[in-house]
Amino acid sequence: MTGRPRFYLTTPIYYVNDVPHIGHMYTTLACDVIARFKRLDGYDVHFLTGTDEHGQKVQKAAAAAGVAPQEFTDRVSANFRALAALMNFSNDDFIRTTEERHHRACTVLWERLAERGEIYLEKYGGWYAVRDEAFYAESEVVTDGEGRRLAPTGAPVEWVEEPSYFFRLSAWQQPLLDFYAAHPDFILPPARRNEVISFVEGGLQDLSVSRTTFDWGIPVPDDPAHVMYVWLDALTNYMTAAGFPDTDGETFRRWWPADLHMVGKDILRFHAVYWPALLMAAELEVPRRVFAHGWWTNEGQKISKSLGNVIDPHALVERYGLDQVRYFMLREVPFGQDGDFSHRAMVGRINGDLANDFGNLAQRVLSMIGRNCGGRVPIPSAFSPDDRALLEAARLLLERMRAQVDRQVLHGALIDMWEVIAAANGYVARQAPWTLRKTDPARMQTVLFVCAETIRRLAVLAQPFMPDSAGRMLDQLCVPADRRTFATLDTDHALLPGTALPAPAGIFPRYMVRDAATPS
Ligand code: ME8
Repeated sequence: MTGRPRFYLTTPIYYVNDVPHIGHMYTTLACDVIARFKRLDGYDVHFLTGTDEHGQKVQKAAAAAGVAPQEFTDRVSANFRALAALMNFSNDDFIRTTEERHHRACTVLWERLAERGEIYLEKYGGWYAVRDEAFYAESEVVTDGEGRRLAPTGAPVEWVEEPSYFFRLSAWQQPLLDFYAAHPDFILPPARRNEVISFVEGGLQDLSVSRTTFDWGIPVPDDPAHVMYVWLDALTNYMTAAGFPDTDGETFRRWWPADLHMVGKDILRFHAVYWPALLMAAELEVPRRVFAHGWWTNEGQKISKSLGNVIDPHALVERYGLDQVRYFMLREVPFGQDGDFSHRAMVGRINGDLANDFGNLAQRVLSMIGRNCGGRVPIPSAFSPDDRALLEAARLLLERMRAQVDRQVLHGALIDMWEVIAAANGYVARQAPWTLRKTDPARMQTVLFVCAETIRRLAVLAQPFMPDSAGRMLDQLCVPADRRTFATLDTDHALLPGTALPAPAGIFPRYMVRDAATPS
């Protein structure tokens, strides 16, 4: 076991009723960036993603596809694994709720709740939306122009009446409010926290946690006519992957509670209300943070299969390049807010931020070094105040980005990075090393060294966002593999003056705008 601090983060586990689209990609991408950042920053990281495979929605989708649920989930779950490979996600585990380890975890959690008198048998009569796998109160249901009854999310609801076990959620209203007050950063961003608090202050009803009208789920212990409510089953995945039910085991003690559950705003209530209440009731520790990000639309429209505008991440990566897509998704929209996907915005970021700002900086500096310094890391002499100012800005960047990533302000981390890129471009323009080549070659070496050193720091810090491109940039500077972590940023000789460098090659090509007029 390592002495390093640990960081356990999770994505939602995705329903296997559908193929993965950019919404799913987005959440896991954000977690991947945080996981990579934390690893480079010295943490022992456990990064979990996976698929949510039980419940009525999946059972219906399997029936529609004409296959048995298990065969169906095997097939669709594989698409989410393929997405992780495509996107270069560095998850440490991929959980499926149909696995035996998870079956055991859910059974034991149920027993713990039952032993503590937190679950009782009753009859449920109320509204249920299969699309959301959620129960709704009469007061929440609206009737549309065509007389259909809808949940606030727009999902059709149906009346359900069946015997059901209930969790005493109502008893946890005050403990939850106390918990939010004692842990002001448990729910981020702050606006979402306020929404959750108002919801809980409005009063909580006991939660139906079993179903009897279908069987695709984990049976309730000692009452197999019931399967567990799919959300109870799904939420438990975060503990399964941390070794539950072996609560005395090294794995659980190391990894639980989770440091961060990353979710979309659509499922915040499940994570910030039901989940902590269930854990408190079972006398287990509550996770440290739930972050709810916003919702993507496509060229202004809601993304949905029925509208036929689902964006396939494979097509995006093929068209624009992997790191370009990774960068765009996290830079374009302030993390936490809703955002709109557009090809125009994508091309703007690729040609502006990546090709012009960052790519050009590296390309210009490395080619000047190639042409004017014999292709070797330049040898600096005394630094001027302007040199020092840039070196200092680059040195302070880690601290600034760390503070942003620790609050999941991922776009903010990139904005901070681009400030240093802009400062470096300004420095190059001011110092004009192409002129110094004739007037003061020693000074030119110093200026190009300062630039190369700044690019080294930028590339090390860009690794979590754009692992391949940043890695290639570091290769071009001959930064050894063991000098690419944040702890080694300040070590001497990460950039060794006089080292022969490979011929520079462009890292962020421009995207030809004429192609963007015909998005796929
Ligand atoms: O809710 N914009 O699974 P799910 C941004 N199985 N994010 C989006 C998005 C969009 N347009 N569409 C989807 C479930 N997402 C449950 C979770 S967890 C214990 C169980 C992302 O397949 C976002 O993270 O419907 C959202 O919360 C999640 O996919 C919903 O995935």
